[in-house]
Amino acid sequence: VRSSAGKVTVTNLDGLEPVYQPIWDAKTRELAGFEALARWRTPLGELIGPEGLYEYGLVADWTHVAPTMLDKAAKALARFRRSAGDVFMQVNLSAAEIARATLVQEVESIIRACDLPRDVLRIELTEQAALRDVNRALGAFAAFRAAGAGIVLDDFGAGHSSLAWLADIPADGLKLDQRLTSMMSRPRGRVIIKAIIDLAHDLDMSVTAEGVETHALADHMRDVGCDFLQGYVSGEPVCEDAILEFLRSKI
Ligand code: G
Ligand code: G
Ligand code: MN
Ligand code: NA
Repeated sequence: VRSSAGKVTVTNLDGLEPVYQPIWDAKTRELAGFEALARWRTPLGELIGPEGLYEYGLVADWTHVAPTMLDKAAKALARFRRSAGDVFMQVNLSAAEIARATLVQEVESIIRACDLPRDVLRIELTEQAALRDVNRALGAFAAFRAAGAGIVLDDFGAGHSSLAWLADIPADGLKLDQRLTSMMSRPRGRVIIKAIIDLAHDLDMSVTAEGVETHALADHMRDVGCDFLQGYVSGEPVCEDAILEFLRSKI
């Protein structure tokens, strides 16, 4: 551990235990993939996320965490695919990660070691992180794709979304931020969401709605053409064993 901005930065990876949240096909309601989210096992056995860490006066050092998250998530994906078929795994990367030159090679060797086909391991990058240095982000996107990883723009519509910027990015998909998703209950919000989905499709990007908490919202999202759904309505993030148990119960 080391000190930064009054918080102690967590660099210990022993307790790192990713959880996986299912992502569903909006039309068929079949399992389509997962998002991996970092959790730490405390000495008391509790599993805490980034916000939980913060309450203990800790912050995650994502640069330190990312290679292990990618490795664990890719291995879990290989196991999930044995019973779930052609599902994908999305892993979050911070802006600092994107700046690290060796990451692309790490991603490439993880994909090879796990014998994964192209585009099933996907990087989630927040729009804000990407916008911080557009040229660097564009270079990183191209390198990740060449390495066989997909790119998904996370938290779309949450920050300073630049529609013009979408013209340049070769992302495979975008995730509607929960704040945007929740606008579906208002007529004007629905118009905006539908327009974004149509735009994304015209740019060959798939759309995932995040924070889907009700069946009504899931139906409305499907009706405006949304491809994937993620949220508490159909599954919270859970540990690998719980996913494997769920997959076994389906056979
Ligand atoms: O599930 P949750 O409350 O943990 O996630 C909180 C925030 O932390 C989200 O914005 C999520 O994207 C981020 N996060 C979770 N896991 C990771 C990770 O492995 N890397 C990065 N960079 N961010 C993560
Ligand atoms: O920022 P990012 O989209 O990577 O992080 C996803 C975050 O959203 C995680 O903290 C995850 O635990 C949380 N999350 C997932 N599904 C839901 C949901 O249906 N409602 C809410 N409020 N949060 C959700
Ligand atoms: Mn995410
Ligand atoms: Na998000």
